[in-house]
Formats: sequence, C-alpha cells, structure tokens
Amino acid sequence: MAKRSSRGDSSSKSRKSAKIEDLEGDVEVGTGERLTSNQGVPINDDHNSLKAGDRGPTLLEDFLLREKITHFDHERIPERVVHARGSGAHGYFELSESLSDYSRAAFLQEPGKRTPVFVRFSTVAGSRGSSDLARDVRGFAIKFYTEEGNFDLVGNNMPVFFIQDAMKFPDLIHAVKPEPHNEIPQAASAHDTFWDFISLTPESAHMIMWVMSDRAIPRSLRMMEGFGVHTFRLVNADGKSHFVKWHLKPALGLKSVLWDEALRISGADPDFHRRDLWEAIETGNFPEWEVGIQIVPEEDERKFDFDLLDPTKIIPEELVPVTPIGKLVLDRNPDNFFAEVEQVAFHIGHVVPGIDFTNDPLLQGRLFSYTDTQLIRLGGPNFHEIPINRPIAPLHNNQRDGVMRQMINRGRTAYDPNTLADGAPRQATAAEGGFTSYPERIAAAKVRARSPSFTDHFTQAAMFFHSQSEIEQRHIVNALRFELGKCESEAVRTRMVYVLSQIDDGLANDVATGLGLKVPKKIDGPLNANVGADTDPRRLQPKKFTGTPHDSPPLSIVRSAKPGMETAKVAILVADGFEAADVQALRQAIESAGGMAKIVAPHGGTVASAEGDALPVDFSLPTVASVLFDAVCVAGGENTVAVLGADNRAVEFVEEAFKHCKAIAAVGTGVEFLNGTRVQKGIEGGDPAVVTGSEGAAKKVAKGFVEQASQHRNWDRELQTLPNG
Ligand code: HDE
Repeated sequence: MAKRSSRGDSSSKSRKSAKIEDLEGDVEVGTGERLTSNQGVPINDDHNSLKAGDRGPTLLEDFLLREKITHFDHERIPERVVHARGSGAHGYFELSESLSDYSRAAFLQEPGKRTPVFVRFSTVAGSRGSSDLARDVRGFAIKFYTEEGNFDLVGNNMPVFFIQDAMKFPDLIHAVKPEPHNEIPQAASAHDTFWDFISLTPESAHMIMWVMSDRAIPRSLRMMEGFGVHTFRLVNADGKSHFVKWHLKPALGLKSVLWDEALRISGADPDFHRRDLWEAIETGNFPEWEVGIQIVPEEDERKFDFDLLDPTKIIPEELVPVTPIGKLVLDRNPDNFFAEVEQVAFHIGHVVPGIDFTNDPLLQGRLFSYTDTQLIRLGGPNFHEIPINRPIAPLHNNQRDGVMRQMINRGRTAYDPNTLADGAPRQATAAEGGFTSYPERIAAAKVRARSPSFTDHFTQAAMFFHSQSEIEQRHIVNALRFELGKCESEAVRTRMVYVLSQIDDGLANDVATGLGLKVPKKIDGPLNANVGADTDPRRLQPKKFTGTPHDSPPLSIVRSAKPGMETAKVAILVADGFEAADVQALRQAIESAGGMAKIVAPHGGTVASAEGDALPVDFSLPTVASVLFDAVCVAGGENTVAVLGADNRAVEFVEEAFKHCKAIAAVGTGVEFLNGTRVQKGIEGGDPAVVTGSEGAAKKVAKGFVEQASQHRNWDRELQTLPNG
C-alpha cells in the first residue's frame, strides 16, 4: 500500500538520512498489495479492455484502460540536454578534518560527521540509451543533504573544461552532439563538427589532451577521479575567504580500459559502468573516494602564471597539494531509477553558508543554466519537492502554488513583511546561519571581453602531455588519429594538426603521420580569427608552447597507479573434465586478493570436473567477452585442448585478453591450449603477465597470477609486441 504523507509543512518531520522513505515521498512497497487505479479503485481485470461483446469495439467508457494508456503516453520527460546518460547511488560524506578555519558550513566542522549524499555519474554527449563506454568526460555530481540545506558539487572526472566562457557552451554542445542533418554519430566526438569547432577554439587544447587520454574511457565509475573544476570559495565564521578546488580520489586507484576494448564493450555490454556500480554496491563493495581540497589564500590569487578564474587551468598538485578532508562512500542503490536518478536536479547554485562562488565566467553562466533546465525537464518550479531533491533541512518561505505543488501551506500570509503571522517566516541573521554572500570588492567597466590572463592555451596542455607515461602518450596519439581520421574535411584535420603543433611538435607529427598529412608551418589567419569583438585579445595568435613543460605525475594514470586487484573480475575458463584443484587454487588466490572469480565455460548450467563433480557456470562463452573481465585464467583438464582449442570464442577470449594487456594464467593442458593461440608469443617472449605452470603447479601459478593481475595491465606488452595498440 502506498504510504501517504499528511504534512502541511515540510519542516514537520526530522529526517536524518537521505533515504527515499525518509524524504516523505509516497513509497510503493511492492509486495502483496491489490492492484488499483490512480484513484485507489481496486481493479478486477487488468488484462482485458471493456468491449461491446468479446469481439466488439472497445468502449470509450473504459476509464481504466484510458487512465493506464494516458499515463503510459506521458511516461517520458525530456532527457537532459547534456549528461543524459547517467547512473546514481546514495551514500554519505564523512568529514575527517575540521574545516572551521576555512568555512562556516555546518557539515564541515566536526570530524566524524556524516552527511547523506546522492551521486549521479554521467557521460556528456550521448543520449539516455547510449553506451557507457563512449570516449567522453564523465559527470560526477554530488548532492550533500546538509542540515543547512542542500549543497551540490556538480563536477566532472576531468579538472578542466573545453571553454572559458558560458557564452560558448551551446556552440560546444551543438558541435559535439550528432550532426543535425542526419543525427550521426551517437555519443561520439569523432566527427567533423566537433573538430571544426575545437580547431577554431584553441582554449580547448588542455581539455582535448584529457579527453583524448585514457581518462575518457574509465574501467569503472568507481575508479575515476572527481573534480569541482572551477575555483570556488570557502568563507569562515570571521568572513575570511579562501579559494578552493575540490578533488575526489578513488580508493581503488585510477583505472581505464583500452579504446579497442571500449569499442567491444559497447557491443558486449553497453551498461558496463552502470552494471558495475550497481553490482559493487549490491555485493557490499562500496565505492569510496578520498575527498580533498586545494586551498589558496585570497592574497595569493595572482601568484600563479595562470588565472585561478580560468576553467581551462588546473593548479598543479606540486604547487598546491591536495589536503584530504574526508571520504565519500556510496552504499545504497536507488529504489527506482526514474524517481531518483532521472529526477534528481543538480544546480551549481545550491550552496550553503560558508561556500561561495568566484567570478569564473563559466561558473557564472552555469549559475543561470541549471534552474532553467530543471524548469523545462521537470515541468515547473516545484521540482525541489520531488523526494530526491528535498532538503533534509526545514523549508519555510512565501513561495506558493505552481504546477504539481505538493506542499499544503496553511494560513493566510504568503508575504513578508507581515504581522498577521507574527512576521514569520523571518530572515535568519548571519549568526543564526543565514546565508550571506561574500562581499567581494568590484570596481570595473561593464564590457564584453575576456581577460588577457586567459590567453595562454598551450602551457598546461603541454604539461599534461609530457606528464604521461610512454604508453599513455601513445594512446593520446592513437585517439587523435581515430577521432580526426573520422573527419571528412581535410581542412579541419589539417587545422587541428596545426593546433597540436602548438602544444608539441612530436605529438603533431605522430598524429599527422597516421592521418597521411604534413603538419602545416602556418595556417591562414590567426587561430582565433573569428572570435569575439574587434578588440578581443584572442584575435592575436595564441602563443605556441616552446619551454620545458612542468612535470606533474598525478596527471598520469600509470605513474600514479595503485597496485591491487580488489573487486577485479577474473574469468576462469573451463571445459568439462577440468582439474578441480586448478579452479580451487585460482579461485582462492583471486578471492583472498579481493577479486571475484567467475566460471566461464562453452555452455551454461554446470561443468563437470575430472572427478565428475558439478560446478555451476557463471557465464557461457556466447554471452560474454573477455573485455568484460580484468584478467583471465585457464584451468587444465582432459578436454581443455580439444574443446577450448576448437572453440573460436574461447580462442578469441584469451587472444583479446592478451591484446588488451591483461594478466593471463594457465595450468597444465591450459598452457597447451594457450600455445595454440596468439598468447604463445607472450609465453615465448617471457611476458611476465602470462603466468603458466605444469599440472599440479596451480598454487604457484595462482600466486604469480595475482601479483600480475594486481598491476592491472602489462602495458609493456603493447609497447613491445603490439605495434600501434
Ligand atoms: Fe553542466 N549542465 N553546464 N557542466 N553539468 C547540465 O543541467 C551547463 C559544465 C555537469 O547528473 C544541465 O540538470 C552550462 C561544467 C554535470 O544531473 C545544464 C555550462 C561542468 C551535469 C548544464 C556547463 C558541468 C551537468 C543539463 C557552461 C563540470 C549533470 C541537465 C557554462 C564542472 C548533472 C541539468 C546530473 C548538467 C549547463 C558546463 C557538469 C544544461 C551552461 C564546466 C555533472 O543545465
């Protein structure tokens, strides 16, 4: 039965966590109830419409049919213009360090304090049904339900953005979305309009390095970083302000997949990330991030050689280290995708006292966009009353009515000032926790312009490229060859290669070679020929980077890798007649290292060991591919060579794992099977991540295998044996 809330005032209940039940929505429990109409009338027949005779025309009188069909017809709401594809989860933020020196926000005072959160991850370009594995930025939006109201940190998994000014956002998104004449391609930036825009927008150079890197194809949403991107402000109880940048570092370390794998995963399991998040939470492997901030005193605003307000720049961690302040843990899946993940409404302007904005022109534009977008998507100004959006803090004001109003306000006053309600609700003084904006001093002319301090586009792009390991640089080159290779316009490709030459000549040459082009020495007109007003400083040629790039190891996934195989999914490939001791040793080693062993066999149901014992099969070969696993083992057995060797899918399974630099183990006849595949090259070449042993050596193999799988990938394999990835 539906639980009804009978409140006339949202402050009436004390809600401690963000559980949907506690948020006072009507929650359907879903067991043992009788089927009813939306008016609560019990339904006797939900299978047949009301007709004139059993073969006769359906009658307009059938109010039950009409109610059901009408509701169905209206099930969809407009998807998000950007970030349409998403998944989300509930959890909490636990503070470890008091930030009272920096912020008066109540949830940042007491170490150990837990604040409920809801997080939504997303891709940007694709529509709701697109694949999780698109090359794209990932949204990382967090709603903190604090006792002083909701604070939304609406960030991404990359710390910079393509553009500096909100004015260009619609252009950027129009360029990356499917082309309007034929709606192609879906969830992909590899097409002409995107690169046309980018090649004419050199301020995107730094971001382009990030989206062409492996950061854009994460292994899991649980294994990517989060960033607030803009410089924000924290303001303490004395009114002192500090600049901050928000960071989230995954407890499992940063991990990515290969582009070739991403393409395969998009077919084998387009819900790969969504499923991974869901399953991790269901199995108690709660995703966790260390939350940190970079703090810059206000007086240091101008001490950097970039502008803190420029969202295409980071503050390298070597200049300002990240101070850990707590952890974010996701421990509960949503009850209903639409009610929570689809209807959650984030807004960068949802801040609490002690958190404030800067004049970053992208941030300023976002302050307008998010409410506007909720009005169209959620249908009216009462979207804050949808359970997932309700603050746990009490809510009192004189706003009234509107589409789908839930709150029943009592009394006759809906204005301020008043005496008839004793002046209530009255403003809160700052001492009572009332929000006061930071009184930043501004003395300026009103102009449409961009600061000259925003004109260096290539120094940090070069820093990012040069901070990558050899294999990651190669992946960036390959990504650019793929993306630009898909552009039909040679002019676009050429101009883009020229832009790359402003970052690094080697990078530009490598990409150009792959495209069959030469890097032009110059192009017609300045790069920014068609931007801004006549006086826009960007009309000048932006300066090519020529110095020694700053080296920042945290920018590289490989250089900052955290070994370990917690929650890694490992396939153990078996055929009937397998050696039970092999499976047992492998499984035990994998599970004690925190991994998950899955039995994969040519058929579903169970497989029989040499002794005749039945082992349940987790996945049959036709339903999976090795791209869905982190590593692969092959058990020995009397039929291993005959059955797996003759099965193309089994051969492909191990060959792909090899191609994707994954750890592979085999025991006894499993090794013979591998020798009949391309993995043989690894065995012969002494590839350390192909761990083999003769019959009876399963324990030793398992130990070596876990060590290798804990490295995530053997990237040297790609460098040495697989030219061009
Ligand atoms: Fe967003 N962005 N954005 N954005 N954004 C939206 O709001 C917008 C930007 C980000 O899971 C929209 O509710 C403008 C940067 C995330 O629900 C929309 C500009 C960053 C999400 C919007 C930006 C983001 C959105 C669409 C340039 C990283 C998904 C649906 C001025 C810091 C939130 C919605 C979720 C969603 C506008 C730039 C992150 C249209 C105008 C930079 C994670 O309002």
